Amino acid sequence: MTIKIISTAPIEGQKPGTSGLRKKVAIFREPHYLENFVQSIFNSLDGIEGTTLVIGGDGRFHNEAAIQTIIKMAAAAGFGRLLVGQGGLLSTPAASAVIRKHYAFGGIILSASHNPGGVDGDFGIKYNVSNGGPAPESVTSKIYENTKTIREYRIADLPDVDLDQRGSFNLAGCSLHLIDPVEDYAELMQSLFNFDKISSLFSSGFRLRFDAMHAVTGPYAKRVFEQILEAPTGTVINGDPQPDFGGHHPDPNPVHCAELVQALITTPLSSDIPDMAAASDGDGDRNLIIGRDLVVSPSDSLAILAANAHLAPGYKDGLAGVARSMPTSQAVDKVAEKLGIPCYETPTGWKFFGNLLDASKATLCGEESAGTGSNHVREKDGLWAVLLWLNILAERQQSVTDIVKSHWTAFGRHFYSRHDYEAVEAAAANDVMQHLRTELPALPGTRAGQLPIERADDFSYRDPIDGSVSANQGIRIYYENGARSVFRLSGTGTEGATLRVYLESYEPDPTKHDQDLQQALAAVIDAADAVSQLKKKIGRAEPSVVS
Ligand code: VG1
Ligand code: CO
Repeated sequence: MTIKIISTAPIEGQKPGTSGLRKKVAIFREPHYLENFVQSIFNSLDGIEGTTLVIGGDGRFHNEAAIQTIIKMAAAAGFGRLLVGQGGLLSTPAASAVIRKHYAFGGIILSASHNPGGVDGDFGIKYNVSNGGPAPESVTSKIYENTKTIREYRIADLPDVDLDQRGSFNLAGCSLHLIDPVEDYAELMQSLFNFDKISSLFSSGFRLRFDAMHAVTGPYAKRVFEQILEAPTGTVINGDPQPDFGGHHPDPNPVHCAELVQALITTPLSSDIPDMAAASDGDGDRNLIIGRDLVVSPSDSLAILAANAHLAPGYKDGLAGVARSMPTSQAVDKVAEKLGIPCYETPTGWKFFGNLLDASKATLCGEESAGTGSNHVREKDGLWAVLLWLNILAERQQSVTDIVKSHWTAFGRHFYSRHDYEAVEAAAANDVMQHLRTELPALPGTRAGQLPIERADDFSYRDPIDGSVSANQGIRIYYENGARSVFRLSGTGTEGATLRVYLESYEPDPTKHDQDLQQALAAVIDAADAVSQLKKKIGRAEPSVVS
């Protein structure tokens, strides 16, 4: 193999602690930019010679071009076998499944997840390690250091490969396998869920509408729902992956899925209202579940899945424990309490769940941002969540809405909402966080708006397995009666800063469960603004997105 060694200069790389490198497509298309980052990954790894690397992406603009480059660089780096999704596609959870099943050294996933795609959109790259999960901070900090010192990269002098074919090819000593992106994943799903039961649910007339949002889950959803489970053709909408996601924003929340939410409103009752709807994001790791007249809050979804997981064959022996990210509502805590299992609270980002899953301390994990998953892979998994819901519906023979309401009756309702302030000037956003940090010690015992503050802190996490500490993960303010507000800065935005405010209140009284969500949270919303001075400091009257 002829290897070219190209001189280059350091780049602004992925900050350790963030989920992959995300930038505008234009930056990724600058000469050497992608190459520098890929070489920085390889330079951070020991013992890759002859091992397997998995490569795939969510199909967004620049996906194929990036994969051509990565194949040549991986061959030059000494990998012995490359597993690449046909068409350059692999959803994030499928990549995790492929890494685990084929004992790969790691994987490179091209995605900026829910961020918009297209020539003017965002692109991203992340590295996953051999357990199938996102690289831990020990690896990402090495990658980051390498991006600051890189002087050259190595690339094999090979022609481009036709990614649309399937099969095995020899790249001068390195074997390249273009694999069916769905097969291993679909097989794994069949090992976890009762496909016969779910299939009978569909044949009895139950109707699902799954919106793949023109992103990577289209081929997965079509195969699993329409082919294997024999749901009617048309169950999957927007099922063809497009480089710009059809101009849409593949973020499964009620704002970006407004049409889907609308389709399940039952007044006036028409004959073609689906029983359930669901959507996934760009790279297939998130999910939104919608019942008739009800969008299931992702935090509630985690709690409900935890309470009912034993109904699916893969979880019939119960759960070892559950884990949720800190800003996720405390609904799952109540379930864990009842089940008598531990509930872990981790910082935002899936990588913190990896150690708990590897050590069998947690079986189910979730985040408020529509990510849920289990020990079957080391990423969150959108389609998995939809299938677990379907398995539960098939067993309980109740509607999504009835299951949610009966859950609230049994456990109380956690009203929950996230208010995002996007593209805020970084200095102003930092000022809000700084102000809160300075005020913290004096807050307990005072009032914010109408609400008495019980305690407040800046969340710090000590990993129970490896003892590593992640500090400054967000400000938590606990008010009386279980209400809470959380403030943190996003690590995934690409324009200015995104400030996220997470709002929660707890209502044990079932007669009050039907209140309007924002109304039920009004006192916490006021308190959060009073204590942070947020609107004044960033000069915004309203959040950009309420979900
Ligand atoms: C967001 C979500 C977080 C999620 C992360 C990656 O991060 O809030 O829960 O883990 O995206 O998800 P942030 O830092 O912007 O709040 V994905 O679907 O992009 O892998
Ligand atoms: Co995602």
